[in-house]
Amino acid sequence: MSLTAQDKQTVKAFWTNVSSRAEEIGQDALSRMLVVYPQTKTYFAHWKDLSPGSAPVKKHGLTIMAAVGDAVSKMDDLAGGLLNLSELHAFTLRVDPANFKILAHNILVVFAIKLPEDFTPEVHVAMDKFLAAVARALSEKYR
Ligand code: HNI
Repeated sequence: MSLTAQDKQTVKAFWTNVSSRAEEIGQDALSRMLVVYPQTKTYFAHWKDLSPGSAPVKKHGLTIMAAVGDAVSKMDDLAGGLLNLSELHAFTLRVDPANFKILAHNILVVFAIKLPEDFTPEVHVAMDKFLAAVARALSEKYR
């Protein structure tokens, strides 16, 4: 389902709350993905420590949140804006695109836990649509 103009506004406004806590939120989402969906650990086998809150998990959590923040600013052309990132994940990293949905789910879980006041049902649906659109854009180069 595509984002309405209102959804887009909601995502942009909510992101201002998220961006100041990007490191904390990113590492929690990535930690949860690796623990709850251990099959995702295979892609990060070269890291020294994959346990929750480890140094590489912290660092990469922030990298992911920065990329999602960048996607917020490219919301009107995600397929174009995320083309390079899609190529990287498809051809170099060879990440199964099913995993994008798994990470998106974990990010939503962390929003609900960390920002309970701001994460209203309207924000939830807008962020769900947005992260699904990001996952679709990242999957673009797989076909
Ligand atoms: Ni992903 C590297 C963004 C989902 C596995 N990933 C990156 C980088 C960005 C990024 C940015 C750094 C690129 C660079 O170095 O130029 N990844 C994103 C985003 C999502 C996502 C925005 C979804 C919202 N990545 C996933 C998923 C997996 C994944 C679901 C696997 C389960 N990504 C990787 C791996 C790397 C990576 C592996 C390389 C990590 C490293 O540094 O070793």
